[in-house]
Amino acid sequence: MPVTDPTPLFSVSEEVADAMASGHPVVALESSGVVQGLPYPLNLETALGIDAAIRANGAVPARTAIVNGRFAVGMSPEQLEMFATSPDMPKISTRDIGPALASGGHGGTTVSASLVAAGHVGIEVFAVAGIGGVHFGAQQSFDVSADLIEFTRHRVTTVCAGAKSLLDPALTLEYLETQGVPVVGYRCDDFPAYYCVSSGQRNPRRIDNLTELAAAARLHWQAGNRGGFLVTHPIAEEDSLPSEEIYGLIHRTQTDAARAGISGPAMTPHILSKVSAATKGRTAEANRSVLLSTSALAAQVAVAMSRRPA
Ligand code: PSU
Ligand code: MN
Repeated sequence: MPVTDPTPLFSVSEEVADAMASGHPVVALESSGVVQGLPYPLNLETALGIDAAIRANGAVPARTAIVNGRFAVGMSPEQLEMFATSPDMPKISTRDIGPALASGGHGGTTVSASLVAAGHVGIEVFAVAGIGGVHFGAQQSFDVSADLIEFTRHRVTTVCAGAKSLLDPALTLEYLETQGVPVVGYRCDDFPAYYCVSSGQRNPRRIDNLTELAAAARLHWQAGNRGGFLVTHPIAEEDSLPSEEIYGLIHRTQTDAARAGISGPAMTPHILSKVSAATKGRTAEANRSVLLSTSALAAQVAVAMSRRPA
């Protein structure tokens, strides 16, 4: 076998490549949420809903994944269906990329791995409902998501509804501050928490119009910064879940999980599925709502960023 495989590592779909070549807005997406997130067929329906929301708001979706040992940017409907029906497919974070590509297999990319792909091919906007962050108890466990490290490495604006509700919002914001990653609330004061409108923390800044938001990201980079830019916007109030209930449930679940020896990449999917079971599907509805609203806003941000300043 040759030492360097001649097959290109990145397989950018025709639609995404055409959009990028013509300056049309593109929004990158993860695929771990499809594999490790919701059950089939809800995961597939939601992924298709996300794509539709992005298109309806004027951008092209570019879901990333590892498929047959290549980094796909823009998945085909067949690939998406395969991922949605393969819950045992591995979760690929930054550290897993090289080994997963070398294995020739498949994998669902987390935020961290998706940002590596978006940064590599030059997609400037990424959408995810809840970023990874600093876990509760990280002072002991050291459990800090690789998502945060990748926010320091790529010129990508991530649009999200804050950090996943199972994360410590104050420590997550501390980390982002230390690393110089801007966190800007779009039309909101509070740093959201995925299922919940507020995490109890405030966004360090707030901007109320898309033109200024796009300019803020551009100028962050023009000033010489190399890392990402975070935009937060919460789930719709009517679809949100009460934060006392969710945080109580998460703390109990996490204590049980730690006692049972669950750690590492298994922690996030474990807690999310336990919370989902305990809330009898209310989290699934909240999930859907926040995934769609975040994707729609990400497309609007991508459109604003694709307009050159006057
Ligand atoms: N959704 C899930 N389970 C997951 C993820 C999403 O239901 O595991 C992925 C996301 O892609 C996110 C990552 O980037 O988990 C964060 O995991 P960790 O805390 O292990 O870094
Ligand atoms: Mn972790």
